[in-house]
Amino acid sequence: MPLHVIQFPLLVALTLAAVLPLAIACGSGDSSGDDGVPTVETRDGGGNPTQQPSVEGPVTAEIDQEDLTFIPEKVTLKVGEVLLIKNSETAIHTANIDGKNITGNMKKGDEVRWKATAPGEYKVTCDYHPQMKATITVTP
Ligand SMILES: [Cu+2]
Repeated sequence: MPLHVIQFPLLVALTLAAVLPLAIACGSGDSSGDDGVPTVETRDGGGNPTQQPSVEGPVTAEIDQEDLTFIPEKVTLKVGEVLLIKNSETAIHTANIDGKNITGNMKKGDEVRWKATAPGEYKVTCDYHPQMKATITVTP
């Protein structure tokens, strides 16, 4: 058997061995920052965090879900600051940031805190109402 035929599978195996742990580390999908502190916090209708520890940092912007709309449709905050998303109506909503549902189903009175960790522009959508759109701008 020519040498290169033997080497090829070995090369593939070595490449996979090198790449897989990275893919697993990047794809864990948790909502924690690098320091292990959560970057998303959900609250029940009574305003109590449904997880511990909770998101830390000042709430500097707010998006309300009302009249099947995100109000306001544009918010700006700095890295390290926290966005409060709340549902003020009986319709069930979600808040998806760049397509990732971070809230689950939000009932009236539910709140979610989202910590800005990286500069950029983030699109906010709702699973149930395609017309609901907002933009979060995070500055350094
Ligand atoms: Cu909605």
